[in-house]
Amino acid sequence: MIRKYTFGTPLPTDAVVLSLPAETGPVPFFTLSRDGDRVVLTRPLQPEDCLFGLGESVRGINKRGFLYRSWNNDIFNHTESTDSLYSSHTFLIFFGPDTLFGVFLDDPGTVTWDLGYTRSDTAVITSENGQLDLYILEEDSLTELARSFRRLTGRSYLPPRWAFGYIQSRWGYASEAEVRTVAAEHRKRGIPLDAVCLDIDYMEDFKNFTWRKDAFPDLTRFSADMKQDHIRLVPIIDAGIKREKGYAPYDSGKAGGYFCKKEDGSDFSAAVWPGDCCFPDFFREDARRWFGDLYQPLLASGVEGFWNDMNEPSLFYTEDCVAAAFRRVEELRSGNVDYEAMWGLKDVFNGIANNPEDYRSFYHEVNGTPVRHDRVHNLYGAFMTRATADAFRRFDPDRRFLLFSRASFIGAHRNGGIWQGDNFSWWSHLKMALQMLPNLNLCGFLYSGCDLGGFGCNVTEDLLARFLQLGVFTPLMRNHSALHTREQEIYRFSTWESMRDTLRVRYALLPFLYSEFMKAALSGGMYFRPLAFDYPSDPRAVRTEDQIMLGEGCMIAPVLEQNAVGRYVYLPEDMLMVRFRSPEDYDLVPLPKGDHRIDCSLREFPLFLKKGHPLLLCPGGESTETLDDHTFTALCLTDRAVTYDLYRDNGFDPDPVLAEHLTPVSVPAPAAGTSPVPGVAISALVL
Ligand code: MIG
Repeated sequence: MIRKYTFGTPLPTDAVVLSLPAETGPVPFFTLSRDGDRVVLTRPLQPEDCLFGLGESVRGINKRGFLYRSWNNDIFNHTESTDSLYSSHTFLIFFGPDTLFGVFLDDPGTVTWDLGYTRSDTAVITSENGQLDLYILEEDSLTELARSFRRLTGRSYLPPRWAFGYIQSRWGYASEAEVRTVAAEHRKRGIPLDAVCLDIDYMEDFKNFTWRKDAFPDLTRFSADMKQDHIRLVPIIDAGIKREKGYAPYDSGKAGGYFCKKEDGSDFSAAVWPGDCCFPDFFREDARRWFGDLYQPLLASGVEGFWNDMNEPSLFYTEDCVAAAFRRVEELRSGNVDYEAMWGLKDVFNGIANNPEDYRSFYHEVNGTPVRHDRVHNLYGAFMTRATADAFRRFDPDRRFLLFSRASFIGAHRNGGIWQGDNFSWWSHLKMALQMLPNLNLCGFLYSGCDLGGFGCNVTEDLLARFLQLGVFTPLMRNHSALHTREQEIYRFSTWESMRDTLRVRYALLPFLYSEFMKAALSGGMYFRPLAFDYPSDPRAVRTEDQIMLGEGCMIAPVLEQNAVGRYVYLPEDMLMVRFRSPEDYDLVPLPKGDHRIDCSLREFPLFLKKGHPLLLCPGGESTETLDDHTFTALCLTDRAVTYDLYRDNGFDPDPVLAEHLTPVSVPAPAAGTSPVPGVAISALVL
């Protein structure tokens, strides 16, 4: 059951696809109060209550005990103290012995979530705008709550099948030759690869929709050559358009009046990578269409995927902010400077980027009326994604394209995936990525993953290996790193062969993982889940913070610490451990419910299977296009025959009907005395 409550006159956010009448009675579960414009929802928390949701945010799977703020923020150096990341996902489930409901604030402005921070026994959710649709969801289980939220907000984005392949990326690939070398180094060593990202280096002066003719002379030919080798190019597009007469996207944007305006009606501008930029007003339909059409030449040259960046929007500086900072310098120059003044000055300069004042200084046009940016800030990236996805649909309605964005809001999950932002090459960020994934799924973002190896800082070889072992299971599997950091391609490292084998496991599992993903996406389910969803009455499972469920019957528990050669794993039921070294080399160990110490040397990683749920391994391959998805080895802990419905399609059908793509796979019962592992069916299948 979903109930809607409307406060003030909310602006359209495109977050919801179900239109419901607003209730008139009191909001259940919360005490409602007003504080100026603010709408404040307060609820006591019982000691056992757990909170799931908030998608992209720091800290645990259970969000209890911290203060979060929904405000899309380009925050390169985030830590566990960071209250806002790049995306805002304003859905939260309250779950406890006597508690089960979800709350969604369809509010694109600042929302704060004091989840037992100020008082450990109280949750306080505050909408700063006070103009919003509030939804209260009630179902009988966590799983049903997640489904109900998806019914409300619509089907998750479906990437093409090739997007489940390994993607190599790095800020700094500066020429076609360099990208070809990276691809060749993978192919030469049998390291699987499906795509290479092009970062801002491919552009002329970082201008969107241009490319450097000296370094990338012929994109059509380049992309065609790479596709011959089953590798796709995935260029980046940023939100800002360089303000420069004679640059076609600026000229056409200016002519159409498509840029965000200041109060006096002039175009708002701020510096980002290309220098002074204007910002498309993605809130306008005509501006979205104009911007989306700018992708067409790149699509026409054979590109089938993009990543949208800097769309919080990130602002390096505005002239106003810089002028104010220099004024402060001048003030100090004439007087005595003490430490407080000096530190204050540092803060002034550090506060120039993404300054709140700047976000209050420009406007969007919503149904002909100007709306100040900060009131709808969290929608900017979502509406950029919408513009891009709509353009793909116009360009070729019969195909799925790859699209992932940095900033997003609920609703954007229908149009694209997201990556988990600029992480660092830190062990703590490996754990953070794992903990974020189930909450992203809960909010609809199934196609996602982190920068494997870490974006900032210098990776270590063992950290990359462990990141890749998580990446085997994330729908978006991309190795990405920042300019000037240590080179992070697998082949740079002495143990590249075992990392290659990790990737080969991904490709052997790919038809199965794709099947699990598509079944979840098409049925409104979750690909990754907190353990609580499967074992709601097992307090140990409910409180597990470093293991997550995958698909119908799997659980993952990656090693998350440096120099650890194993870890403790809690099994909420009897399970089969598959400990991989390669697709051909793995251990099968049936384990009883309970606590286990699992040994995992640097090249080993486990997957756990529930009883009666088979795992399908294909022979693998170096690209998704050359995979054999007809020949499988099925592994299953069972004492009887079981059936699995394998989802297969052509990999690009935009609107597949689930039932039409399922092949029932029968796994026979383990023949007594013949299986090398008692109780485990191991069967060769040709489908
Ligand atoms: O200000 O395009 O998150 O993935 O490599 C940095 C350069 C801009 C931020 C993205 C990152 C990308 C980088 N970008």
